[in-house]
Amino acid sequence: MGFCSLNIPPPLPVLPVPTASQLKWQQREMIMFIHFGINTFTNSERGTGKENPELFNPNGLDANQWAKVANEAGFSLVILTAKHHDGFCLWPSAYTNQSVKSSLWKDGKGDVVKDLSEAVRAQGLDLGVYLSPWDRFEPFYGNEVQYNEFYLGQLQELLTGYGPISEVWIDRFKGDNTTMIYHFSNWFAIAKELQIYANVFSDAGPDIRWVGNENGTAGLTSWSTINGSSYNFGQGIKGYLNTGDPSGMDWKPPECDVSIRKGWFWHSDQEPKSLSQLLDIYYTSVGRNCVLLLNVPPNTTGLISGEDVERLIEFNKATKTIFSVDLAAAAFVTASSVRGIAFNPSNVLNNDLWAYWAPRDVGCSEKPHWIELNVKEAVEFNVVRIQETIVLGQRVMEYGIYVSGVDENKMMLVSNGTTIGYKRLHRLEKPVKAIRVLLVILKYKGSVPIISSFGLHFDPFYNGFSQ
Ligand code: FUL
Repeated sequence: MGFCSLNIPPPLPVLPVPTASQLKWQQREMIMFIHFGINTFTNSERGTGKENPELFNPNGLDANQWAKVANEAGFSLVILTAKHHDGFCLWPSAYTNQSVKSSLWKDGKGDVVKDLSEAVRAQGLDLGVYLSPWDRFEPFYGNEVQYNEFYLGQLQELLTGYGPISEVWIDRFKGDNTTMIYHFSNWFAIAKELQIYANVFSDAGPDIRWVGNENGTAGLTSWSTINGSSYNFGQGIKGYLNTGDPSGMDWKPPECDVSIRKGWFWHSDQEPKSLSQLLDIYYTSVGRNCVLLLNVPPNTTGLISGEDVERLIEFNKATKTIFSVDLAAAAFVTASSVRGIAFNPSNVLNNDLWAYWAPRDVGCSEKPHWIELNVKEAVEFNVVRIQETIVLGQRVMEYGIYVSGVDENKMMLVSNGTTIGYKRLHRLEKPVKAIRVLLVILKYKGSVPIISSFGLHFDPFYNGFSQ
């Protein structure tokens, strides 16, 4: 009786790990936010709740245009402000008259949420909703039980009437002179009950956390984990949310919400950010283990303005130019050690999160672990991309990137970092020409670090000075 050699199984995970929905969310990398509502027609960023609903009249509204633009610009999920702080609802809620049904648009018979839900589906995209807890119109606001019931009623309408919802976006804002207490736990529980695959965003989750600012910048150290239970708003929490917590017990990865323009809503005197500003944001969000939630506000006609469309297409083209070519694709890859044949170093050249390099676990003696790309003929690059296999938890805490040129034996440090996470992009000050590129992992959680991808790119849009 012959016997064949058996596979070595994967290493144990380092808990916590993402849920399937969180993993899907992370791999989206970019989500489109749409701020649209009564503010669009009053030229305001924060309505008072005293607005006449008849002012809402986007006579050229075409949700298909929004969805097409989202698709062409590389977004797979679109999140709409179903209700902002002013209380005006973009769907005909049965709990208030401050909505599209009291507007002139489509004689009060329109429903923006419905239009968008159909439009995104036609494009093969997903839908998310933002339902502002702060409601400056609703007379019950301030009455704890009645308002929480009202909010839940509205949440239920949105989560039962429009098909699958992939993200529920809830902030914590409230008026200055109010003792209003939001029943977040009730809202989160009902949201999950109605939409089991949805990720719920709020400052500290339950599924996705805020990154702590609205300029698209995650921490240089960026953990997907925090301790949700020790969350206490107002105690330096923004810094905590920005970097996360290496000893966090909860997987609550950060999302970077930022607008393509200065404001969240459309204003005739504002223009979209430049391509280089958007690329900077891309590197400081997607490139730091975050998802970028980029807001693109439709105008008073109800369309995304031409200049925003152009900028988005330009942005998408630019990221494709940079990242569709991996200069290390044909590299010979070596490593300090290999756990077994299934965990070969060359696995870092494909994009499968489950195909990765893992070193042997032999206690402390083999630390640090390293992995090296050898490209045979020198390549010129100014971006290094590293990705961890987050399906088995986030581990890396400290590392360095070294290169060596054609006839050199010496390795030169070109960048270093703390966390990697799903994706870490290093922009180098100047393009580097190298044959060998070495990643040395100095500190990590768990028995071994695990790398799923290691690539080299050239960014022709970067001159080294934009940040
Ligand atoms: C915040 C709001 O106060 C802003 O108006 C905007 O909607 C931003 C995305 O969230 O909480």
